[in-house]
Amino acid sequence: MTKQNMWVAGFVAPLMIAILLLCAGSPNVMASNNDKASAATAAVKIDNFVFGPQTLTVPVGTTVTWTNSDDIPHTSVSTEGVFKSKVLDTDEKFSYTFTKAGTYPYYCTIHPKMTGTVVVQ
Ligand SMILES: [Cu+2]
Repeated sequence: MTKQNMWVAGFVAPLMIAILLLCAGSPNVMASNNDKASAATAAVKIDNFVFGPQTLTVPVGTTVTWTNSDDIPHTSVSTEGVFKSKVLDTDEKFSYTFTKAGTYPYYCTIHPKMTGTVVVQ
């Protein structure tokens, strides 16, 4: 390697690293933009002792809102303790934002036969 080549290498290498860092940084910016764009919401309606839809599939970051459309109080409680609503009277709502992918079974603690699942992907 000539002296000049070594100088170029010494100059170019840090420049390449700087460019790589810039490139590595931009997907993060895009990801946070995507997060904002995908501030998605989804709804589960509790009607006639049924969670509808029974299985709801949503992207990560989705806020799911349960609404009790029954004349009877219900709850929405994660089987694995991830979320827990208070007792929802008629037309009351409960929301939870799913930040991790996974399968989240839940049920109504007042009527344990009422079950549903949120699939986050
Ligand atoms: Cu219930």
